[in-house]
Amino acid sequence: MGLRCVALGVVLAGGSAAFGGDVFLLDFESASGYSTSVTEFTDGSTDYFMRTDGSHLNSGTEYFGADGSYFAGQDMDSEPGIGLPVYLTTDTFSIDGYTDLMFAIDLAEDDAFNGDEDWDAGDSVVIEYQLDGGAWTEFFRVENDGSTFNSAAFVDGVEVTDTFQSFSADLSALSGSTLALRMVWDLNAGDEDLAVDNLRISGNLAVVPLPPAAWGGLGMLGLMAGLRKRLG
Ligand SMILES: [Ca+2]
Ligand SMILES: [Ca+2]
Ligand SMILES: [Ca+2]
Ligand SMILES: [Ca+2]
Repeated sequence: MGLRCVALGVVLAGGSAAFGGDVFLLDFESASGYSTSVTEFTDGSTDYFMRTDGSHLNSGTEYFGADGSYFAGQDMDSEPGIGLPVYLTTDTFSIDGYTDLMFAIDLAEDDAFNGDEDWDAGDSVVIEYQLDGGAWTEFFRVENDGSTFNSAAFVDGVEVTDTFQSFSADLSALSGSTLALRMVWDLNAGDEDLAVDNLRISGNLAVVPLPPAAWGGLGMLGLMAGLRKRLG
């Protein structure tokens, strides 16, 4: 009922409108909205893959500026039975009616004791989308600078530091019914880590009013009905 009133208001104003906002937000304040391909774990030191407020990590691992809890991974294959990559997959959510989709995420990477970040050429955390249940498609990549060993982590040349900062990607080319996101984590040694928070898809929900001609038509129908009544 509320939406109808809004749409009517838009029609009376003689235009169309779009309402912007979050379509999906994964803030890791609870263990909902996502699943992982392996059971979340930490060895209490430098091997982990889990949702945390930082209390599960050792004192040398620091991600600054955290917004409550977040999800972090480091050297995941050091635990018995875990092969890489490991996945964090969001619930599937509706994007029906939305346009101008944007993706954003907060990222941080812990500096090692020697101040280095240690991502190698083969290390990456990739984010993929799945539109309407189709194939997984990469659209976002955290990777090293191309050195064989031990550079910082970057997104399109922008360094991921040990303080959370927001990165984004334009998904305005996408439209459909449903979307899911999947993070593909491939970090196989100590000091290779990433912390993520606030995975967000935002967009505009278009309100499509009846064209003025349709309202004119409705009015004409009413007029004719009244006329028939009087004539009948
Ligand atoms: Ca959070
Ligand atoms: Ca390394
Ligand atoms: Ca390892
Ligand atoms: Ca690191």
